[in-house]
Amino acid sequence: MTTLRSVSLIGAPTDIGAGARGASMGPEALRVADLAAALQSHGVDVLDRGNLSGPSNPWLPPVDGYRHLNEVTAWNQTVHDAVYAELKTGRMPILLGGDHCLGLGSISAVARHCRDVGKKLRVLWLDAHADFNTSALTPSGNIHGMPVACLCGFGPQQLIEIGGKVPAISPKWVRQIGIRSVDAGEKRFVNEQELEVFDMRYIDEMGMRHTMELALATLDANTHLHVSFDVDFLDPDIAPGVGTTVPGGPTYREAQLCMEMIADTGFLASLDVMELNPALDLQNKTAKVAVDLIESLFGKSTLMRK
Ligand SMILES: [Mn+2]
Repeated sequence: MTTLRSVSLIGAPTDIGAGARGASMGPEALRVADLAAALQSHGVDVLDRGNLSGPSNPWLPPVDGYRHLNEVTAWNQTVHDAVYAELKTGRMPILLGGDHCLGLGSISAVARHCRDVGKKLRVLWLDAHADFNTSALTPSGNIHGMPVACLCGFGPQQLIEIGGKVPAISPKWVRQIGIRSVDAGEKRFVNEQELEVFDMRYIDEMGMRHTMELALATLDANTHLHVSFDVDFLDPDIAPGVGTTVPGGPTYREAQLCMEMIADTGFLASLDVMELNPALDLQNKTAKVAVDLIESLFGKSTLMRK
């Protein structure tokens, strides 16, 4: 097992890239749901680094296809620096979002670290959405719909260069799971760039087990496995506390299996937990489910398995 057992929680309390306010309260909701204690109960050494800070949300309409581009850039630069510093110390960063535009800062830092140490990178993007929009394709201008495209080099210069290399990653390193809402132009672009997408139709037909076997295939001891977990990946029945619910997501059991199979690889090396929106939640239910699933990522099994 190469799983790092020392983790650092990094809060990024902002909804700067989202279409609804409230994800800025996500980090605190995860703490209230006892994330640190839950991880400690599995023998994980947990350090809570507290919250990063950045510009407040001015809530403005798009300019040239982007909402809040400068504020989004500032937040992502801060996230990048924090995640990169954490990886340098040898601890596993767990980014507590915050909206998913911050996946850009987080994963560009992970990619930079992988270049430094000569590791391959695999990114699992668990999400209802492909987050592969560009300013030309986006209906809303919300940058939380663009981080994967930005990581692959498609986006405004000030965002795509944050990790020190453009593009930060190749689409070939990404596996998207749970996708069920993609804008029309975005869909064409996803296909053009040959992103490997396991959408809900695929999971319905082939099952979560087969999906994860493929998504986790060809990993080896020299692979850094990053999981970017958008909580809207989950079916809204179990996770109503997100800004962009889409019906027909993975059930509790399917999500557990997904996380357990990731844990089984032993390669998980960094994690984002994004888009939790306590303003839309019911008595912190979604935060509790998220903590439960994160525990499974760290080896809690719901099965009687040795
Ligand atoms: Mn997302």
